[in-house]
Amino acid sequence: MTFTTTRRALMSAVAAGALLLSAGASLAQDKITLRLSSVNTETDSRAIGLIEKFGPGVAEFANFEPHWNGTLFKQGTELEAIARGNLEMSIASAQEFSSFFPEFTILTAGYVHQSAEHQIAVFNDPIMDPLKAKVEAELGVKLLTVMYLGKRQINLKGDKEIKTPADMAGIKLRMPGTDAWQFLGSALGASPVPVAFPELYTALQTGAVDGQDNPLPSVIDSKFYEVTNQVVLTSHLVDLNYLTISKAAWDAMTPEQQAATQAAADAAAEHARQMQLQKEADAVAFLESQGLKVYEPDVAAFRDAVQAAYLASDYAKDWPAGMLERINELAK
Ligand code: KDO
Repeated sequence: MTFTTTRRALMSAVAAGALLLSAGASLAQDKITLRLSSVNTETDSRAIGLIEKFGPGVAEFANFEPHWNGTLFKQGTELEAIARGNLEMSIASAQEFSSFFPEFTILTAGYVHQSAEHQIAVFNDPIMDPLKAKVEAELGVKLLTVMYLGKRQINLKGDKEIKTPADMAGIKLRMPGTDAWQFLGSALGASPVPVAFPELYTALQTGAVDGQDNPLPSVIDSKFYEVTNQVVLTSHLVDLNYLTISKAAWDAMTPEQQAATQAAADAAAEHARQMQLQKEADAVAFLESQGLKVYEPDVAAFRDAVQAAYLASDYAKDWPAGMLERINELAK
């Protein structure tokens, strides 16, 4: 991917957008419109957290307008939409950021994040400051807070028992389209196939793919259990998203509005996190009640294979010195 052209073009768009918006905001006394685009459903924990906590938290000065199921922007195009001033918020992945900033792949690597608490510790650690600053300066996007998506598990059609990555050979495993996601699919031993989240149910139903990976609450919320037969508890990525906001929209706010926006974002993320953790705790029993088999694979074999793949990859060359050590320290 030619970063220079994309980033340079985006940076000039960001500068123009910022000028326009700040002028507009200083003149208009109307409420700020905060459109959010995401591919998750409206019943997903993150949507509920944002609807119940973020919207009301900013209602005095902003109209929060969430667009779920990718109805406003397609998966993976949200950050560019924000950079170009066509969108104000998204629920972004580290993988999507890594398309613009390769150093973000350290936050996408399998078996690095250990828990929801670990995600919060890493997000708030000074080690993240240079990455956050770069995203603000070059993409015009501010990372507001980290949201817990859950432990990604392998979810397959058919009854082949999966114990190690060798058993994944030849399996067409749907992964999100971004390169860093495709790499994770390969590291798991599968043949990764890019499919956008809103099209995933149909891809499973038609057999276009043999399976997918997501946290169990997503398998339930998007009804993937209706078109699959088993889950394999690899827990290969304790996954997260970043709630993002346009830097231009943020800069047009008063300090009080910024403080209220930050507090509302953190409250939404925490509300969603507790819901998602509870859904995760209840998920295996529900999936078994729907007839799915739930297997415990050789997790050590998956962890060793995935970690070796990342450390041997070109991705690791982009990781800031000392960052992996610091992330591991924060897990203790
Ligand atoms: C997915 O497409 O599998 C994924 O889990 C990737 C995440 O980063 C995030 O985009 C998520 O989909 C959506 O929010 C839907 O849950």
